[in-house]
Amino acid sequence: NYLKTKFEEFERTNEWMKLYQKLKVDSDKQEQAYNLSVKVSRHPDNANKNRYRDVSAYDHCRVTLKNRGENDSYINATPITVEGAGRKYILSQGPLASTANDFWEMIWQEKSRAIVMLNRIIEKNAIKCHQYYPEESFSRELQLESFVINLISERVTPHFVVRELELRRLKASEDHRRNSCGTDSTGSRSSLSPDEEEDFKSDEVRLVSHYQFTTWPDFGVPQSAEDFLEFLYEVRKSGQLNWQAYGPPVIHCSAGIGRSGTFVIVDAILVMVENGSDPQSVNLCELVLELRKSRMGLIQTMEQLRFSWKAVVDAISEEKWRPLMKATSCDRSESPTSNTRRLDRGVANQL
Ligand code: PTR
Ligand code: PTR
Ligand code: PTR
Repeated sequence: NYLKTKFEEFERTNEWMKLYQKLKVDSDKQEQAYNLSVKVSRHPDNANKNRYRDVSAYDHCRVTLKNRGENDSYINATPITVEGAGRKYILSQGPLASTANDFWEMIWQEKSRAIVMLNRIIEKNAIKCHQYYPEESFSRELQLESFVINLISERVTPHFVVRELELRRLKASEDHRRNSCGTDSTGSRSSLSPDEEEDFKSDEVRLVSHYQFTTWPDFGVPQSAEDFLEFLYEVRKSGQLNWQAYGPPVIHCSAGIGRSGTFVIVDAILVMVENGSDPQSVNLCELVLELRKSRMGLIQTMEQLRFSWKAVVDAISEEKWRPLMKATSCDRSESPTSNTRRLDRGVANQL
């Protein structure tokens, strides 16, 4: 097939660096041509909401927290739509201590039922992400300003961990919200429609699945495409990448660009292939460039570019990944798992 032939060609001619550099040049040009600005993200008021000074959310494409005043609505997260694959994702930086509550607010607002985390809390002796979720080795319950998050289950495998979390929005947060909107210096009010207001009523509990890949170093690649594809299969077979049935899944790493970009590219390209797109028209570099209009820096190294290509080729050509490819398609009729349901308190208590 075409992608495989291309891959082998780049291997032979050792052109990965050239390819990666061209992507960088084209992205810079594109940023200028489209005038992609980061004014809100870089505004001094939002300085403590960004993990890295040089990784910002573009103004034209970012998630805003709607139940806040306008001046408190920023979060470093980007909705990404891949038209050709019918996929939607939200890419986010790893929450900071100061933005963990905002992160869950976003999950709630966007009705996301899955979080894909591609980093560990500590890597190379540095904190890469705040401990924003409960886990067995930390605490089974985590209380934040507006949410209580409980660990329902945790399954550990050599390369990833799957957790079921129960997310409860606190009643008190309603008052908190009213107060914070009321004291907003600009006098701006929350911009929720009555329907959305309904969604923010308290006493609601939701289940969120948390998929964490644990052996992917920052600026590196997983040890093998196999480890990664196994993980991707795990996420896919839950049906939770089908945002038609759920809100979009939230994908994050530390900065939310290198590893998160790689994950999204592999997933989206595989959907395109599975849906029967003309192989010649499935252009991995073009997709990276296209998605970089929404979020900067997706895929951070030449190795990550090569890795994403290799993972795609392996998934397509190796017999053992047939089930993965089946789980690729957007079968909307597929009966969703229990996670689609909104749980009322009664049901949640029986869990
Ligand atoms: N806290 C504001 C926000 O998150 O939207 C920060 C902000 C304010 C950002 C103003 C940009 C702003 O635009 P300008 O500098 O043009 O007033
Ligand atoms: N924001 C810092 C920077 O600009 O490089 C990075 C940083 C800040 C990293 C805080 C980690 C931090 O800790 P925590 O995730 O616990 O909030
Ligand atoms: N300025 C940071 C750095 O270069 O270290 C930004 C950064 C950090 C960019 C991590 C990408 C990173 O990787 P990932 O998106 O995979 O967490």
